[in-house]
Amino acid sequence: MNLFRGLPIYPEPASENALRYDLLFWTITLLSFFFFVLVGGLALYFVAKYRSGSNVVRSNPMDHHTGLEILWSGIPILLALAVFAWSTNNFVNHQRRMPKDALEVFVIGKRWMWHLQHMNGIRENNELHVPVGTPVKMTMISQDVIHAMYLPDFRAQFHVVPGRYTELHFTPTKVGRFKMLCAMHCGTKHSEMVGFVHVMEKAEFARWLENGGNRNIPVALDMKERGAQVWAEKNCGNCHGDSDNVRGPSLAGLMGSKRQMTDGTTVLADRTYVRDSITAPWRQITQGYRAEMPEYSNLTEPDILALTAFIESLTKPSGEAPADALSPRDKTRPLTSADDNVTDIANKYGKPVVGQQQLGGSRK
Ligand code: HEC
Ligand SMILES: [Cu+2]
Repeated sequence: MNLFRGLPIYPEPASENALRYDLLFWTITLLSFFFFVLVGGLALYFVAKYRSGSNVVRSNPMDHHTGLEILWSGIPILLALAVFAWSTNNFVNHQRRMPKDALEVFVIGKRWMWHLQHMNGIRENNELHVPVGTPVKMTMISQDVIHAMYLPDFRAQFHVVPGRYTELHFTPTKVGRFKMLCAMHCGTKHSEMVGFVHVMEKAEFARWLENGGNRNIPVALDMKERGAQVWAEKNCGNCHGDSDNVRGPSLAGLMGSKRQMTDGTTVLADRTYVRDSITAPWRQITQGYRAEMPEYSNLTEPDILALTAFIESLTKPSGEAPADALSPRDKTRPLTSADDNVTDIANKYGKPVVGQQQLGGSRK
């Protein structure tokens, strides 16, 4: 299939998905080539045939032929629609088939480098180590402008945008070193935004992970631990407890659930929703609450990702009688001026507001 074996413009396929894309790529290329030859050939032929001075009949030139027009518009349209349907199907199927058991890697694009982070806390710059034969899922965000994660050997590419998480997945099939590029012109050093994916044997990768990425510095915290740390530093636990209370909704079991907003809409609590809830809480207000959450717009992307990983790990406590002493918010009660000062309410219920981490028990 690979006509350009060995040439860097057409790398050997190295992921499970690559062949499906190659088939489409070659079909489009061959179609284009076929029409190039057909149209170019006919044009040359007629140029030669009707050149000035040639001995051909020029009387009564044909200026219209409906059948021919329908044919040369209709066939290309049908072919183009078929290619459109095929590629859309490829794309949608691939995006939908986000593997559940994938190795999760977080990617932060910034001018001009790739910053990668593994679930266990190992961080890499412009390098990613993954095991062969294992699905890898990238959750990506940009810290500045729009970038695009491009892994040509894996035939994988997706935009990396600020303010929103995008996802990309691939299953490497070959051990080796593969290019990691940025496919979006993102500034002067865009072309230097180059890294490598190191695909390793599974056992070798396990060793690599154990050694903290073969670095001399030990891995300090995994993502959940770092998230718990930020949670404590920012006192999120002052308002978010094991169950809903007057100061804020519980975040236990939040991830992946449907949330009711005050404006009547229902939203799916995915990573982007959680990120928005932290960086711009006023945008969407959870039913039964008011815009009382402070805006945390100066958190770094890695810290937001860590917080999200921590929130994801909060599950609903089983059994009744939540440890939280605050009375649950009666969502049918209209808000009164007494609700204006959360500290007042907290004092009324006799719970200290500062320096308490109510979700401490959920930490691993
Ligand atoms: C002063 C109290 C307060 C603090 C501190 C606070 N929050 Fe909130 N938070 C709220 C309230 C009230 C809401 C519900 C209103 C809204 O949606 O903005 C909320 C909503 C949320 C939601 C959306 C939950 C849902 O029900 O859909 C997330 C996620 C969240 N907060 C995370 C955090 C994190 C992370 C921190 C710490 C960095 C934090 N909050 C600090 C009061 C607080
Ligand atoms: Cu870029």
